[in-house]
Order: sequence, then structure tokens, then C-alpha cells
Amino acid sequence: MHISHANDLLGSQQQQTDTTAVVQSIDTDKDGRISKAELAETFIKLGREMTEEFWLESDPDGDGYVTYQEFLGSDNKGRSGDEL
Ligand SMILES: [Ca+2]
Ligand SMILES: [Ca+2]
Repeated sequence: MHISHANDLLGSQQQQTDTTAVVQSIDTDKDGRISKAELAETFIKLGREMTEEFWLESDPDGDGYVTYQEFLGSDNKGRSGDEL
């Protein structure tokens, strides 16, 4: 779901590129997770505004951070997303 939003956010050029690199570019403090502020900042840089809906979709467990796994999760639907 939210991966399509992410693609929309980052432009179609990014569609098939390494999503991990995209996440890392959003995770500006490199703590391994994307805070609401970091995601909002990314939108602002792109001249857009993050909606609450986008945030809620990006952080389905509501802990206030989007982990790499959460961000990438919807991109792995066809694969075995959970390797453990
Ligand atoms: Ca971060
Ligand atoms: Ca979360």
C-alpha cells in the first residue's frame, strides 16, 4: 500500500531502484528508523505535505517510527518477507 505512496513521493524514476537507499536517504540521523519528523521533512523538501493518512499507513503498528522493515515490508509481498 504505502510503497505506492513512496513511489509517488519520490518520483517514478525511483520506482525500480534500490528502496533501501531511499529509506537511508530519509533516515537522516541514521538511527535505523524513520521518525515522523524525518518523513515529514522529506515531504517538505519535495515541496509537499505529509498527510496523517500517509503516516498511519507507513507506521502500521503505531510506535511512532517506521522501521526499514515496515517501509520495505509491502514491497516483499511476493517473497518470503519474514526470513526468521
Ligand atoms: Ca531516523
Ligand atoms: Ca512502526
